Amino acid sequence: MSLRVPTVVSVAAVVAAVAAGAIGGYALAAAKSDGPTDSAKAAGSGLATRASLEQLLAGKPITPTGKTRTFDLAISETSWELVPGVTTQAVAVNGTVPGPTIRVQEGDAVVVNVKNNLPEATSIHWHGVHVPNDQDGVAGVTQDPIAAGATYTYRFTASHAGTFMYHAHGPKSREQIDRGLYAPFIIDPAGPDPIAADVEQVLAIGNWMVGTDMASMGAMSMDYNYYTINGKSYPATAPISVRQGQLVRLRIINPSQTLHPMHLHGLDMAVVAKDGEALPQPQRITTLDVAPGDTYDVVVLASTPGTWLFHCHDLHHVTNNGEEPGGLIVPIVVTASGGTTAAPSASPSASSTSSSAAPTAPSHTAAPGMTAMPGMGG
Ligand SMILES: [Cu+2]
Repeated sequence: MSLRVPTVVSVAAVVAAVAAGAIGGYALAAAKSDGPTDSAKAAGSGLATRASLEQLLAGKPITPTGKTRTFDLAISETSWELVPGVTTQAVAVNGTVPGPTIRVQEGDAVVVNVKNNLPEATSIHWHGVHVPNDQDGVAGVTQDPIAAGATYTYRFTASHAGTFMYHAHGPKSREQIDRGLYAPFIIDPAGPDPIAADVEQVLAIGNWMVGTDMASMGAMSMDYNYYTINGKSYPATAPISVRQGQLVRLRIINPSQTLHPMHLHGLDMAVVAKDGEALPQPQRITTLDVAPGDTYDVVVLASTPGTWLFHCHDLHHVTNNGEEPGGLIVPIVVTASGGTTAAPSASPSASSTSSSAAPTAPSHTAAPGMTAMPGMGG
């Protein structure tokens, strides 16, 4: 005989459960405490069961595409300009911070040759991608460190679609990541992308200690004084230019070691995926807490013309060595339909009301090098 949970819970029972301190699904479960077995309760109420969790965590099988995609990454100390006048010795991949975006399709065979031109060991971890254990890139655990001057080849299959990253995971990973050794890793779905955004931009966040000798400051030092998006501090960050009505997808990755509450002015964001995994119910928000190690996909509808700031709301992070504005600010410039220039609302006064991070002038243009965050997906 099948046992069924009542689908209607009395208002009085829910009120009583909430008053007793239970919340959400637990409130409903408590209200049904006179029901039949626990498992039947779970099945009827939408609560997780062991079977549903096993299915969720197993993921879906990926069909190999039969294609092999090979990438060559060279890791080297490189002089890198964060903002005009401020240059530091970065740890770059193929000469850039972040390193080149690796973009493949789920089911592709991926081969990555990593040449270590540093004077110290390193290794590369494929953050969020499901790889064989011996390809996970954890020096000292799954492989020997890639010694100075050595090359190591990683091989795995692109496991599932989403926004991921790769970054250092060797004995000096903290210093190497703080100096730029990270990059986006994007896996496209085998079929059509249901979001079908008009414009897409990857935003990789970095924290820097410039003018300090990190090696002498100890492992606990977090005296960051510059903050970058795609390797550049505002006003050198590249604005995102879109036309009114376009749908914009931002792939946000945080390899840095602090939380960044990213706030969008004027327009709402819909969070559609976390750590590459599509959310069953997109949520409409204006501020997104992006913790260390997080990746998020958010979608913005460019409904209103103007220059709308997307910036970190930890205001230490919108400074350049203590001077505001700087750091983690990206203008989203929405041009009125039919127009060719930014709308009048892109004036200094229009963007200075809700945050002290607002720029004093809208004349910021990207440094020439900023727009060239090379992709390797072609
Ligand atoms: Cu921040």
